[in-house]
Amino acid sequence: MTDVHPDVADTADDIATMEIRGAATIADAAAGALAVQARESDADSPEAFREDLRRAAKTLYETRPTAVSLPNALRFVMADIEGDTVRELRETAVESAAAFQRELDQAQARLGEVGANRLRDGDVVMTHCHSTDALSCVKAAVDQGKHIEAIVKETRPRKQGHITAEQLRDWGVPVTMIVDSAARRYLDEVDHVVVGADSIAADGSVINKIGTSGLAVNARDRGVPIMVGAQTIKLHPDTLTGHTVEIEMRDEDEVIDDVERERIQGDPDGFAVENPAFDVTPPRYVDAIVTERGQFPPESIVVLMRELFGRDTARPWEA
Ligand code: RUB
Repeated sequence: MTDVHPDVADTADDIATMEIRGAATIADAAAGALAVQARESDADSPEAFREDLRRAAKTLYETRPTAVSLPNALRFVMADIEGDTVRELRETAVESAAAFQRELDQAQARLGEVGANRLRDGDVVMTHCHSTDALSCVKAAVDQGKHIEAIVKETRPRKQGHITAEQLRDWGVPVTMIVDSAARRYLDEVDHVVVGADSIAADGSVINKIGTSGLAVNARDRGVPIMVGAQTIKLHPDTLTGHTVEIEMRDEDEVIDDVERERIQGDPDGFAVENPAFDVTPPRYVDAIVTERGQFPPESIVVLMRELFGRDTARPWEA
């Protein structure tokens, strides 16, 4: 048995350590890595080639559990690999990965147009974490000539809000950065909360960066609509058959460093740190899920999920 291609191992490592992060970006990178494995595989039989790709897919799959775009990307790319020879398999694999990556880009642009229609000239949005899907809605609104301002939540522990702030600033959107716990205070100045999704469950629950659900509850209390920008690659087909979405628990080092731990933890047994990366926002707190297929009330997303995924939850990374 050969190892996966070094680029696949590097991509898997980058996803695990969050050098590559955000659901759509992870999906794009996974498809790209499969293409490299396909191009560079020295398999001398169709069976060996398929086994090479399966192992690459498994390596990628095992990096982060919550972003369903990752297994969905692997499913989409591997479903279109066909042929009786290594050459045919290789060509269809490379083309399938490229087609998937093209569709990912187009879907984001399309959902941005839909989300932008919800935003009016002069609106203030509040963001959480860094979501390319959510930001595509703001970008499209700016491109339509609307003046949009943003209140950007820092998003502890990894502060992905800083990426959002920089991106928005580069697009000419005036940004005010706040710490997470200041969100409620600023909601009175906000017209829309705009967030992304790592996964969307069949009941319309939105799984996104930890803190999204608290923000949504506060926004509902203040009467501020909550829009979720999410390509259909974020729909979690396993939830059609009763499975729940696994929430990733990350290392406590992201919350507390060694020096701090040393200082505070006189009694290590009496001091625990937990670091869940995502949480679940129930559908009743979400006004609209904006996809490349239009906008949906969260409770109706199951219809789209059935149409796109049926009951097909193939796991091509398994032996
Ligand atoms: C990122 C996050 C993003 C979603 C959607 O978490 O929660 O909101 O992944 O992102 P992390 P996108 O930083 O832990 O990956 O819209 O870009 O797919």
